[in-house]
Amino acid sequence: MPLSTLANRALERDGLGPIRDKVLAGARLSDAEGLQLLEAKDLAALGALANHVREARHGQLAFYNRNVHLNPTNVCVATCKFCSFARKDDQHASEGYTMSLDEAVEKVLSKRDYGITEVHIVAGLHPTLPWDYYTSLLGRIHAAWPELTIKAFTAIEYHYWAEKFGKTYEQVLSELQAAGLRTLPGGGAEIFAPRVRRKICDDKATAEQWLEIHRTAHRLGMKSNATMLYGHIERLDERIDHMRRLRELQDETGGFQVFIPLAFHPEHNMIGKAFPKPTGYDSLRTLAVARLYLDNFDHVKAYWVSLGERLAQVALGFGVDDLDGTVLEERIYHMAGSTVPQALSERSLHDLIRAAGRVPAERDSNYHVLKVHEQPLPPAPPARLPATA
Ligand code: V47
Repeated sequence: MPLSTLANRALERDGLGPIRDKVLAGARLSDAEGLQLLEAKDLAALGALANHVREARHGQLAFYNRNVHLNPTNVCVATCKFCSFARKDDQHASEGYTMSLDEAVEKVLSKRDYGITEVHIVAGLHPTLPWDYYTSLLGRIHAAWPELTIKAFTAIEYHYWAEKFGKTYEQVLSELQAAGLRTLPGGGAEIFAPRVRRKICDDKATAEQWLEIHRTAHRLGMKSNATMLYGHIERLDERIDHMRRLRELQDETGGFQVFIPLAFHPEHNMIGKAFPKPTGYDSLRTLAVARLYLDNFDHVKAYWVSLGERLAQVALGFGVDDLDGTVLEERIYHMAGSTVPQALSERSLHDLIRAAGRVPAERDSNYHVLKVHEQPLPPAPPARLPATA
């Protein structure tokens, strides 16, 4: 659909006419243009431009999947200043925990009746767990439930294990791939700029190492995701720098499936007091610019746990085509003050998507469409009332 006259006028008034023309011609935006868009005054006009690209790619479909999260331990030797999840040991008093293998496997298998298609596993950098904890964890889940796609571990964990267990990135990834790993989540990317990493996460994998691990995963035939943690000490040009590095690797490998901007949550971490939660405007602008700048990414995801359901819903009109997900058992954001529910039912996701004028499409972990829900789900059976005397 062509841009409205109002959006066109607003973009021209704000000096964004040439960028609009490039976008409509399918030309790639420069870093300076990306930055100009991040500073755009008229959010509605920017959103209309991002929505144009989103609809050209995906029409009215809004994707989601049914997934469960597993965080087998929150014990972590890294000291990321934004993190509210990590604990330095397993002591009950410090709220540290490490699941036994049986416990972790059972937690996943207990979700068999929920119709989920993916398990998303992320742990901390545990100092003493042996390598076979991780291979057995994936191996046992995969053996017991082979249809479930295992999306597991961030590049940060892969880097730590490569150093700790004396393995190459390729060995670490291919041994877990043999155990059942299928795709990589996008966590740990934060902001790639060294100035920011030095201040908020100076004792974990660098940007280059994060990118090299994803490059290796792509070479081994696995797809992966990419995130960006925004709304803390980073500057706007550092957000663009982050996206440029991802766009370059995507040109090289084509292995990224989706970009996921993650809004900083300020509670219970070391830097939260200095930075309030990003505003709705900032989040929508960031998502819209991601859609426009990352021309070689098929999907832009709104993680409703990070954004809140309502903003994630609105984001469907600002460049976003994917809502993650039914997300059973989320912990990382809830420990950082997220007040959204621990899970959304498929029906609630449909309601959010339909009320935004889109059509819900359930996808698998590789963005193959499992079902387009043109029609609303049949009404839920009425709740059974307790018998009265
Ligand atoms: O890497 C940690 C972020 C990430 C906070 O790939 C925080 O499909 C905000 O990567 N405020 C983990 N963010 C989550 C993640 C993810 C989530 C959903 C889907 C996918 C995917 C990946 O969460 C961390 C870090 O960037 N994070 N603490 C915080 N206080």
